Amino acid sequence: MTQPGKLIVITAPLTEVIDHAGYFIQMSMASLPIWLEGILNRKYPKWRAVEHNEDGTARMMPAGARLLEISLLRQYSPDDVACCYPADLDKFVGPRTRVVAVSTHNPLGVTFAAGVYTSIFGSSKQPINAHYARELFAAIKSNPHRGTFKVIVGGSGGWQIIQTNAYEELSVDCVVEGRSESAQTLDVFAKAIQGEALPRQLEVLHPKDRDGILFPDKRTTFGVVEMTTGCGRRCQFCVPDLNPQIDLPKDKILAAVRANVREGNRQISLATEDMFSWAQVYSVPQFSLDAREASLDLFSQVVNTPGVELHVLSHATMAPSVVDPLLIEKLSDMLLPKSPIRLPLLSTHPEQRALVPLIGLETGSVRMAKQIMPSKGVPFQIDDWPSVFIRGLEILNRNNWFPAVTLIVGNPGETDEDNLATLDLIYEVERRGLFAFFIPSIFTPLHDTRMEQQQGVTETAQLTPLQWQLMMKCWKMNLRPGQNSWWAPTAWRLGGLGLWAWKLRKLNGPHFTWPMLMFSSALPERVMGAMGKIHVGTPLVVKTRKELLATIKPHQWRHLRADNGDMPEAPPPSQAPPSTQPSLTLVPTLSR
Ligand code: B12
Ligand code: SF4
Repeated sequence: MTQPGKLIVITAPLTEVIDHAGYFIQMSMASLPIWLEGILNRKYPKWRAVEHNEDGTARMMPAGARLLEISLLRQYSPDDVACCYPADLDKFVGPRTRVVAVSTHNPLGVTFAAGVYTSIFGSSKQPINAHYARELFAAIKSNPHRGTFKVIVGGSGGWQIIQTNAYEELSVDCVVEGRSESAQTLDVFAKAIQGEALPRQLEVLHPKDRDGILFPDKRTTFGVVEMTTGCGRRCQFCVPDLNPQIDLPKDKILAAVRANVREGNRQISLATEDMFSWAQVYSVPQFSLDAREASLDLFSQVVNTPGVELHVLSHATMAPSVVDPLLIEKLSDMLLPKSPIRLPLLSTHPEQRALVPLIGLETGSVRMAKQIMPSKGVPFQIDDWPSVFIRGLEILNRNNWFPAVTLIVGNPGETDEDNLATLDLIYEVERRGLFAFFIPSIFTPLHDTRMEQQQGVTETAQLTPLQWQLMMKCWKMNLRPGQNSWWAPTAWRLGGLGLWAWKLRKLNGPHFTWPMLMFSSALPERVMGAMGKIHVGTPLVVKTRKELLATIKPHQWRHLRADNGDMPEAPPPSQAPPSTQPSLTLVPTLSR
């Protein structure tokens, strides 16, 4: 018997739904080419297993899909709307269906840190995630009822369909850019249900205040619950920064946490661009008078919600840890016991747990930083960016935080000097025995950003020897904590050299050769450096925390907490620097 189907069916690519194997599997699937899927299949043989509700609907869905669902439920009855997994589409799409809505993060794998790695391995367009997204679109396209429903796509990756003009190929009628809460989003669904023609692309307004943002009342992938929107540091390449800066109310965050637990989720992650900016939007992070207490209170209530067993950090910035190291220490005490990440070779925690927030370094070149992200280190000057990074990382590592740090390679106008400066910083990290997972990606001009019109590197064969060295040095350093057995370093060396000889040397051009030999430790780096084949890093002069704090504008010193020490001493009045505001504006914060 043919099922009538639901009026609106919401789905998402399987690779964006799963959460039981941790963040790492989704990030790998966004970056590894489909021909390497076997590696993940062997490591996570059950990655495709997902839980269903009794009625066959999806038990977990990415937060974006859940918000679309709750947004639609303001206008439609629960009988009209269903969230389902791609494999169950046939059960929910029927003659009554008028919209199939797809929520997606990265459908075609053309975003930064995704395209680049598949490109290194030989195919620039088909990471594992893109393969599964295409499989989903193909299933929708071939659905027997395709003639009577419209396909509406949204989510942070929708722009990829617009930019590659993949509408026909994927059978997409409309891509909505922006949030599902918007009245314009509801209008486009209403039009689709009436059978009216839809615009191919629709940009909808972002809510301007907290009340306009909805919260999931069901289980989300990784227990993602939003904590803030927007950022305010105004990096030129950034998409989320274009959204209004809003910090979301604690009671609603906690209700969404409880909803996740009620539906069987044990893990929570608060989505944000900067975890330190909550309760202090429009202010320099950690500069509100009660900033520390506010952060501790929120995180404590989240991780102590009964049923929350695991908690994973989202994004952060580096400067706040230099401003308030005691906050990091206190957060560590609170969050480490619930972190699922264990790094035996790095962590001093009794259970070897670690915290791994995502932090942007992007470049170690002050010249480049001034161009693309002049406010990244506020309240410190961008001239001190390398020192802010090193001191921040020191404080984080001391407290068992080992961040995943993103870098952009191939920024427009990037010179060899810029790459040398970034390499110097990376070698300085190594020299000081500090650790971060460095994730270099090739500059991608993201839609709508202030760098949208700029051209970056399009093929890995275009990378210079120094850009290659930077990428391979980062990965070499990243693999250190995984090589704790006697055989691992040798296996890497032989595997790397074998892969290079078989395939990579042809794909990536001659500039790849020495960086690959360095990655494989074919020769000691100092020997390669003496041969002039690689740059082994010039030691940096790094300002102390006290010296850094002394560079903050004197009128802002009152925000510093004396219990952290290193307080700057008041300069004689004649030497006080002119009091210009930093790029982040200081205005009173919203009440929580
Ligand atoms: C949590 C998170 C992750 C998690 C979990 C992802 C998941 N599947 O749930 C992990 C760590 C796994 C991850 C991985 C990646 N991520 Co991510 N991630 C985020 C983060 C912090 C929050 C996403 C989120 O859930 N937000 C809350 C929800 C509610 O927002 P939303 O999804 O945008 O949904 C809203 C609208 O888009 C819209 N909407 C959503 N779906 C639909 C559908 C329709 C039909 C409509 C009309 C509207 C609509 O309505 C919602 C609001 O009401 C964002 C940054 C951010 N603050 O958004 C980055 C972000 C989305 N990620 C990003 C990237 C690049 C990646 C990776 C490619 C990184 C990598 N190389 O590994 C991978 C890709 C993973 C994959 N499977 O494809 C970028 C995307 C850049 C871009 N525009 O292309 C972002 C913006 C980070 C950044 N600062 O640049 N990510
Ligand atoms: S700090 Fe991060 S989120 Fe904020 S503007 Fe810069 S890149 Fe965007």
